[in-house]
Amino acid sequence: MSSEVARSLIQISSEIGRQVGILVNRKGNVEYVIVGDQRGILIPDLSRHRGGSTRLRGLRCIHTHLRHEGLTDDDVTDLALLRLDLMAVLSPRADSGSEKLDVGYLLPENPEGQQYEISSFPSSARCKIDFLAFIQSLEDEFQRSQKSRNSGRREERALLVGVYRWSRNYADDSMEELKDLAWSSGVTVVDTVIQRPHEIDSRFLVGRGKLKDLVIRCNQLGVDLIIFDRDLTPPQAAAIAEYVEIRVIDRTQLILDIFAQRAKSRDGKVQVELAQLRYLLPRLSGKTTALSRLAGGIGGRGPGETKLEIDRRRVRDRIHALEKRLDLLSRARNQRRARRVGSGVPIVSIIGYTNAGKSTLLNSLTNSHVDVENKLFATLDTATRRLRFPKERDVVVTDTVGFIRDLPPDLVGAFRATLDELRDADLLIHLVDISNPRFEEQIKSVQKILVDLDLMRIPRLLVFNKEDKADLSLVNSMCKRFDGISISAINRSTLHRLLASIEKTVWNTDHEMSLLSGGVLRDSGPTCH
Ligand SMILES: Nc1nc2c(ncn2[C@@H]2O[C@H](COP(=O)(O)OP(=O)(O)OP(=O)(O)O)[C@@H](O)[C@H]2O)c(=O)[nH]1
Ligand SMILES: [Mg+2]
Repeated sequence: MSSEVARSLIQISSEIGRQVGILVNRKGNVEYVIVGDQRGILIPDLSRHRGGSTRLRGLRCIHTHLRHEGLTDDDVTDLALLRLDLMAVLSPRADSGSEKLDVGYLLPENPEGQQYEISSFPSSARCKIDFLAFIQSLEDEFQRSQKSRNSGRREERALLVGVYRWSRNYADDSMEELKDLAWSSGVTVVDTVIQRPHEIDSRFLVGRGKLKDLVIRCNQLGVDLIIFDRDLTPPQAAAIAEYVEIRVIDRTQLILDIFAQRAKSRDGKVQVELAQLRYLLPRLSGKTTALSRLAGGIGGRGPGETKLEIDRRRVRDRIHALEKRLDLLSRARNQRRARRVGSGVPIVSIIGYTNAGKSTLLNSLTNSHVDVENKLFATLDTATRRLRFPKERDVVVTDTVGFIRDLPPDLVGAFRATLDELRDADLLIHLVDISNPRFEEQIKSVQKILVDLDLMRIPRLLVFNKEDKADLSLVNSMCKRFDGISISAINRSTLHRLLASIEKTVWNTDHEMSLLSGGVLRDSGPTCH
């Protein structure tokens, strides 16, 4: 910048008593001239200009202050949120009649954790920086540090943000679960931020200043999306997305995304897409810039790798069409269900928190091979298998979608039909992963969902799974406390007490079990009464 330009800006500014600024592109052309007020300038919407997780905006801002001061917090916030090449401030110097120049710029990730740097010059004439070369080298550095991190396959990189009113323990637990969810959806978690403010900012959740820090962190780490560990209201999601210019999704969207990836059956796909679109519809009234960011990647995928529709009218039409299809599908399902109930074979349903080992137990009990995975929500579709007891007696065992704390209401709505099948059960096996440090919370969450679904009247058996991974004394004391049974679903020899209990509840008998279809059972492992 020539010192003549600097001087004229300062002169105009002091004549009209307002801040003035210019936005200059990399060719050196002035793209915008901004006249502010005494305290600041308002930078126009720059969304049509380039930007990206590794790229700067291609615009530098040079503006005046009326008093002798350097970059203010607001200047740094604008620098970060708009990802400007530079933010320069010219302020008059009462002593010499010349103008002081302060230049701020963002820094790539560094061991000191520094987010930005400010260089000060006594006058603009003393600043001999070749801006263009400087900006280019800065941008190269951003890209280099990102490339070195992405040497392998390119997965989406996320920053997880938790804003909690609750205790530190709650915050940590909740964040752990969010990490599991993110991992299950195929996202690489690059950092987590936990905040426990006195007051939660209703517009941005974390407040403007904190949001600025988050954006700087995202730029430094090459983050593609921010995932909030709570549900964002439609206005919050719109405000934050517009402000930070990085894709922002919430916990519900993440869960919906996992479901979209897993849905295999026609039923499952229709239910998931419906839940996604119902969730999306109230969020579609906002600005298109924020929305177009939803169009791909985590949070924007439909079942079967399709992109979600984001046109409001088309979404409505699609919702109607899907509701009709679901209606037809559920009629067919009801017929199957009626046949099953009508056959008089007792139904035992395995329920529990996601990843408790429900599918593993179904497999072990019935010698079958439904998919088992150490990921949340591996199962979406109900699987049904027969289990034969002595004297030619059968039960039908069903395994279904796992539960999770604060199950998104749209998802419960869409999966209502699947969950309603649980009403036909003669016995619910509530399976708990006792090796999970959060298992007590998980029991409570499942019970809450059972109340919501009006399933508490069905006989229930609390079964602690994965005893092989837990401390024996813990297993025993929990069995006593909850009047439960413990098993290891991967080891069929630990199942005989469970089988005896099923038999006892279903047929009201008290036989000792000795044989299970397909294998002889031996007594082993910790036992509880
Ligand atoms: N060590 C151990 N691992 C188990 C046991 N039971 C299940 N697992 C593992 O736990 C993980 C989850 O098992 P799944 O059977 O898929 O769990 P699920 O409850 O069906 O999970 P969702 O369908 O995702 O809700 C898998 O990696 C299983 O191998 C057990 O008794 N001991
Ligand atoms: Mg499963």
